[in-house]
Parts: sequence; structure tokens; C-alpha cells
Amino acid sequence: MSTRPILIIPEPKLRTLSEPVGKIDSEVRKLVEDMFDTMYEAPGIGLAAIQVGEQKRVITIDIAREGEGKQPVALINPEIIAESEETSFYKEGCLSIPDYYEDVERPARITVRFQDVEGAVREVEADGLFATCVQHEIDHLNGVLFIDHLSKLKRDRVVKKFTKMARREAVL
Ligand code: GNR
Ligand code: NI
Repeated sequence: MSTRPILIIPEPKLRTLSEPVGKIDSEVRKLVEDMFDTMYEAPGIGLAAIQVGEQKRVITIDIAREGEGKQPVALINPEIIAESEETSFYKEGCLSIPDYYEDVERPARITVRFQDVEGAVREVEADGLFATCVQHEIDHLNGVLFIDHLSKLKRDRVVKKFTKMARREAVL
């Protein structure tokens, strides 16, 4: 079991574009394992590799509730290939923006194509919390955070607060 530190805004790495994964080798599989350990410990329902500083198109998700048994899903090189016109709102949070939650509107249903850890290409239709989470994580791979879907006023306010906190910690 090894967890990795989670990057917090305004860490510039969180704004970078992650690179597609080529060969799914032991290094990628180790990254996936560490991401699950980190995500479960946090705890969170999803994690993108860039949140632990790895610029790779890898995400982990488990939306099972407590006591439901684990439902770990790793998606490598995920792509949304279809999305519904219909949207839904979900109160989102992010491990890279601790203790901040806001409603975000996104397509209610999506089809996502990805590779599993064996390298097999798969397509899955998602709705509900799973659809929201996949979209939130793919945003991370593109340097996008859920606060980018809010008003500039709300976004600026959050970024400012975390920038101040980071500065204070740097001084101490
Ligand atoms: O743990 C998380 N919860 C969550 C809730 C609603 C919508 C998205 C998420 S993802 C988040 C973990 C995280 O930051 N993933 O990038
Ligand atoms: Ni997040």
C-alpha cells in the first residue's frame, strides 16, 4: 500500500495537459495501484493522475458507498465519444480544492471509451454520479477544474483563498 501526496490549488501542474499513455507497463500499473490507495485513503470517489503529480491520462473511480463493497474502475486514455443534450446538476467537490462544494451542470449521460489496465479498449455508457465523476476526472487530464464551470466571481474567490493559504504555509 502506498499513497502519494495530493496536489492542492494553485499548484500550476494542475493546469497542465496530461499525456496519453502508450504501453501499459508495470510503472503505469503501479501508478494505478497508488492512485487507488490515495483515493480510498483521502477518501474520494475519483482521482486523476495529475492530482498526484503524474502527467498521464489515467483516472481511477469508485462510486460505491460505504459498506457496499469496492467497485474500483481504472480508465486509461479516456475519451467521451457521446453525450446527452439533457444535463444534470451535481454538488461537486475536489480533493485538490479541499472543503469546497458547488453545484455543477454537465451532460447527464455520456459514452466513454477507454483502455483498461490490460490494455483492452472498452466503451461504457454512464449516467448519474458515475457520469459526473468521469467528466470531472477527464477535465483534470485537460487542466480543467470544476471551479472553471462556476461564475468568475466564485472561482476567483476560491483561488484567492487557497493562494493566501499556500503563501502562509510557505512563510511558516
Ligand atoms: O471525491 C470526489 N467527489 C466528487 C463529488 C462530486 C463530483 C466529483 C467528485 S470527484 C472528487 C475527487 C476528485 O477530486 N477527483 O478529481
Ligand atoms: Ni477533482
